[in-house]
Amino acid sequence: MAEQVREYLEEGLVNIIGGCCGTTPEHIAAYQQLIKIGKLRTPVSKDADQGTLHLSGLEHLDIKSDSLFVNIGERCNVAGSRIFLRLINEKKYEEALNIARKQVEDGAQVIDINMDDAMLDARQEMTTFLNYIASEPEISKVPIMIDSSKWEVIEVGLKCVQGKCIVNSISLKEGEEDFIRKAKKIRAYGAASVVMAFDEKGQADSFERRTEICSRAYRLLTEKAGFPASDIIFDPNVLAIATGIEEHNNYGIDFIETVKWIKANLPFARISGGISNLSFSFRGNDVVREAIHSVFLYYAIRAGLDMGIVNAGMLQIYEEIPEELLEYVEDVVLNRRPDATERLVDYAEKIKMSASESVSAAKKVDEWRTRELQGRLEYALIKGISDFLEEDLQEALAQYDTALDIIEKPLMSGMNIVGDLFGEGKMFLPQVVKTARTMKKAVAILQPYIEAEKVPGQRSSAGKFLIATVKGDVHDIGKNIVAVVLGCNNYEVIDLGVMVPTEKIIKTAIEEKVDLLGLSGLITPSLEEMCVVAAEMEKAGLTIPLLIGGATTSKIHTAVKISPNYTGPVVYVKDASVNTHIVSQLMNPKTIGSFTSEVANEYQQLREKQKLQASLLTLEEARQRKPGLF
Ligand code: THG
Repeated sequence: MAEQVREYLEEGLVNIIGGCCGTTPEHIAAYQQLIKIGKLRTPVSKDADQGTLHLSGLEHLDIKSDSLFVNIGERCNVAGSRIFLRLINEKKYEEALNIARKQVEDGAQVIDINMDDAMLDARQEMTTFLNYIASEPEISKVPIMIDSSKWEVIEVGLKCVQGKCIVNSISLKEGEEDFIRKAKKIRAYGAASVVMAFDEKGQADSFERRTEICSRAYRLLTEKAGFPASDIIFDPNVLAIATGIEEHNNYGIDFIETVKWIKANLPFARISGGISNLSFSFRGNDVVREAIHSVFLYYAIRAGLDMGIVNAGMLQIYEEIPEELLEYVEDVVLNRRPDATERLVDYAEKIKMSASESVSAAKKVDEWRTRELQGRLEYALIKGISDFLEEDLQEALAQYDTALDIIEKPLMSGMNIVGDLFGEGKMFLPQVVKTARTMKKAVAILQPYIEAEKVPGQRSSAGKFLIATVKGDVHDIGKNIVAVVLGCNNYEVIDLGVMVPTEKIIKTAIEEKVDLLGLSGLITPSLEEMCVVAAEMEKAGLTIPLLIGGATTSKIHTAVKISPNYTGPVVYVKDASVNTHIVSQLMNPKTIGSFTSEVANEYQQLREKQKLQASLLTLEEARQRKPGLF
């Protein structure tokens, strides 16, 4: 044994020598001779090491300033993968582990784990899954990124992982005190942390806001929380581009500029981002999504991006993107021309079609003009073509009883088709927004006729809609899209912004006498907040419909957890494309009754089903109740 230790000593690897069960005082005595070699290990000096981010699973991972880009696997996320969610829901952990293993095989150097789903016990699932991972060396060799918007979930995760993991994430959204407290806790657990560019005002979406928040967080962490700069990983918010909304066009560039700024101004801090967020508008078209990711990474990595949460098995090589696609995608990512989104959407449609279909598509250009009026109006809406609206609507005015009828019948039917196509993945978000703009033009053409038909005292908007992102949540891109689409459909929209306290929502709803209230949220704690708002609406005696939307919301959660708090109608809205249809049914005295009772029935059934599942006995209990035959 002493001979073996001698080798370590000669290589200068040893600080302390000791024994274990089986070593006797004689063994230890034999070491005495070796000490004379005298080559004690000198730890790397703090200065030389300063820039390095040390992480570890079973194996260590050092990220130095000149390291290559680090892939963080995104697939073990119940909010980001339908398959993973299903496996966790069905408690098929072995299969869920396969997803983790596949990512490591595909090159993920860190894996992100996220169990934030309203219908799951996220703390329990995080613990269970991390423990499973620990016993799989092929997976646990890489460091873990514990991803949750709930601090309690992060903390149980920190208690499970060995090695040095990454917390995803903390931010200044709840103020400095809370931020420093959490940072100190993370230090105590020995982890590094992602810091999102959020503050008390919300999510940073411009270069100025991003850099302002990151530098403030950097100062607080290094000066007040004792956090080494190299353990800070900034996430300056990768937000969806090509949504059809102009303000979003520069999001990619602003992120890249922020990366450069952080590299130049906040020494040793690392930078990461959720890359797949960028291409949300092209859900359903993986060819385009992958190209967007590769182009973005190509520029962001050159600007200094150190790591990114990605789909490790689905990264396309920049050089291999077909030339034409590359040009369209770069136009969008780098915001090189105002019509970039539109051109990419057209191209995306083209690559989905086979060659023969595209010939017939060319013929279709004129064919649709020969259709019946209703067919023409629908087509114009679906394609977002406003060139013929004037003449078609004049024709419609002669055919329909009132101008309002034209909105409610052919135009709304076009909007419904849009909703269906979007739901089936056949249309993309920018097209939905374009459709809404065409609707806006149609409404504007019809407006003077609606005014003229108006009974005195009747108002000119289709209804008053109050919309807000609930307390604790800074995300508002989906909410803003819904507001734009409703505005285009002649609704008066009052937008209270993000992180809106319940009291303010209720007070505004009452004071402004709104017809409908829409709540939005992206993170799971928002779901609990929505239950609170519903209960407060009940207390305040409100009866207006409550609409629920946002990434983590779901029909089952709305039915089981939110709806029981409020006697008025509560409706889950899957996305912006179906919202208008739902709202128009709720605003029409002829349809509101049947629509709300249909929804109420459906939700009642969901609740009963859920109750039945919850009342099933565990295997243990069932065994205890076995008949006493044996
Ligand atoms: N920053 C930080 N953490 C993050 C994000 C971020 N964590 C979550 C998310 N954003 C990054 N992870 C994902 C995971 C999946 C997808 C996007 C981001 C995704 N999923 C497909 C979709 O929704 O279309 C999944 C389809 C399926 O398989 O079901 O795009 O920004 N710090």
